[in-house]
Amino acid sequence: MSIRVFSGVQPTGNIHIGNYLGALKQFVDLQAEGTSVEDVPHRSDQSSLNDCIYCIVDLHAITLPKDPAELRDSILDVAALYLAVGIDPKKSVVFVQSDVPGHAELAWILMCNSYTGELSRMTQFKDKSRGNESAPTGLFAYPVLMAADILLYDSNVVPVGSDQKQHIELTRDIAIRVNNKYGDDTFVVPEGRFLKDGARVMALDNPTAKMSKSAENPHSFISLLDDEAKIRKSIMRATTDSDGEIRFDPASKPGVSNLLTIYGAFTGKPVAEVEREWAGRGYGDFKKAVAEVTTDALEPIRRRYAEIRPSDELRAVLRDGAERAGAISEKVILRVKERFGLGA
Ligand code: AQP
Repeated sequence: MSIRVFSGVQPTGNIHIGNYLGALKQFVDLQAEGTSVEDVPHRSDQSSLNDCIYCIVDLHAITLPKDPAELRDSILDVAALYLAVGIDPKKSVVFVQSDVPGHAELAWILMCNSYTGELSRMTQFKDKSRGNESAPTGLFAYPVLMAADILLYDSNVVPVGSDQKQHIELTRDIAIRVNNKYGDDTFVVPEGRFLKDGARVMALDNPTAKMSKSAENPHSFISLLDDEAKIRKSIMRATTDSDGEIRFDPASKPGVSNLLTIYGAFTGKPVAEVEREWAGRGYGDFKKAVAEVTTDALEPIRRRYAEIRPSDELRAVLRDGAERAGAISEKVILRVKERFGLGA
């Protein structure tokens, strides 16, 4: 039996190298290989190739106001990027969240099994609602919808960036709570999968904050679709420090450490090796090298994206994905409704 992998990305703003290195790159790697059972403690069966489901989470995008036309375009942009980075719709299910009704349905059921206290502790909610007297209910309930996304597919493994650790923990807590009440096999309890290097890429202009799509400064992040000149400019401007030593020390050298992380992730070298390679050399040369490896990695993605985005095939992939995802999720919804005593 294969391991079920599930994850998603919001169709908001520019997909950046943080999203890519923390999440999308893992999506591609996981589709090509079987996950060893040691990575998934609650499974004892032999795994074969992973069974991957990748979603564009548009219902999450409307937790804050969005222009409808822009949102529709962004959904197709992210779908095209999924394929451009190497997600193969013949191997993985690729679809849009709102095309499968089970996400919203299960979210309501889970909301009735989660507590305002635990949701108020979510740091992402605190960050996004800071300074406002009142926040949209959807923003508050966002982690429950994320739990529904994951539990709807009996997912074993969820590849995400480390900023999502708290939400994965909440998903597990809700699944265990429901299982204790309604039967052990109501939900599969999932595991988060976080990379060692690249799990948290920091903002180039403020390396103590994570790289974020909603940053106002365009040089804070590198979009997957940025051209060579923009990549070079953003990296050459990246905030570092004045001691001139290339060393991985996120606490006292967050900027240089972030560049080491990016270089390591794009070259596939462990950060310690990159540190040794660059010891005693200058920031200027190092930044040029980071820009070069980033450009080399993103150029083929940009090229494939330009071919895929205008093609009719994209919508066909999403329709087919929604059908396949719908068939899997319907079975889980039926099981949950039966356990809860819902329906005629
Ligand atoms: N800086 C990051 N480093 C590593 N991984 C990251 N991810 C996001 N930022 C980083 C991972 O990318 C996946 C998709 O993220 P998302 O689109 O669902 O939402 P997000 O985390 O809210 O992304 P942003 O860029 O931070 O958007 P805004 O600015 O709108 O809040 C997730 O797996 C996430 O961990």
